[in-house]
Amino acid sequence: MWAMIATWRMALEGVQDAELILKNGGTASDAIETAIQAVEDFPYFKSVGYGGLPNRKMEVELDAAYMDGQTLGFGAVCGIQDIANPISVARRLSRLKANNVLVGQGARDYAIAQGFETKDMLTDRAQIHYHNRQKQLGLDDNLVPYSGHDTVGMVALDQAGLMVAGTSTSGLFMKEPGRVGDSPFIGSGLYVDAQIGGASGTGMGEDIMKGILSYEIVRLMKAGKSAQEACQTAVFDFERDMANRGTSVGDISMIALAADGSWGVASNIDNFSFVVALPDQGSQVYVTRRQG
Ligand code: SD4
Repeated sequence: MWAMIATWRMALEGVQDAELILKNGGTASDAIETAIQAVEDFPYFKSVGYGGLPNRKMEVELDAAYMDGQTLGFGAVCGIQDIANPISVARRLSRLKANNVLVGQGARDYAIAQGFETKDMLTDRAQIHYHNRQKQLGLDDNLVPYSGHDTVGMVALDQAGLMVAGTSTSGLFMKEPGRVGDSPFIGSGLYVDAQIGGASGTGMGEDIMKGILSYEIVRLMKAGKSAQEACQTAVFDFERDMANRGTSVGDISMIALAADGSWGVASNIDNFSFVVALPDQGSQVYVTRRQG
């Protein structure tokens, strides 16, 4: 058995590359890195890697994380600049005993010292979006985060039973320099335990962090819920709980893969797209309606 699940339609081509790896007995680690790199490299995806939309100072600051479901080892970079593939740096960091999460300049220096490819991640297209957004808001207005979101998050299971999860994002458009969302935080943007399963998410990072939703989904699966039940319970119980506290939450979409290859999804928006790859069906794109 092997399987993979990923947020958003944009993951399809990367997941198809990863599918070949998994089908041929390769590792979930290589599958995740390959698939996420493909998304990071594609210049027209506005929320991940090269071409990602910049912060308020027109700098592209990227967050990424990688977690190994066997050792529970994790690595993450937050607000890294000028590095082509943050996911690869996160994977490298996951092998260390300490110094697993690096931010800003420290993350960039580490990546360069380790020989990772450097690249100006700000594209002309992203600059046009920036200037248009600035005009729309008016020069004196406070810039607010863009509400569209397309962070890539994935979970993979390989034939040896290893499970790995990864995320990569440029975070929210026009974010405050230094702002970090849920994506590089273990438990929030992703979590995986190869004995149970894994989860990842996309949406309003500040809200996903309040519910530590990826860990919550894995915890619910451990308690006996299916991947689908766990996603639905985590997202909609959290949303209700927040409503009872008098607060509404932003967009939240979560995906999960159980250790037996079954999967689940829950989203509080319409038209959340995601990709599932399985031995009998190849890679398929699905689109949700708001549930719950
Ligand atoms: C964040 N969860 O930084 C991310 C946003 C997202 O595409 O999904 N962006 O809060």
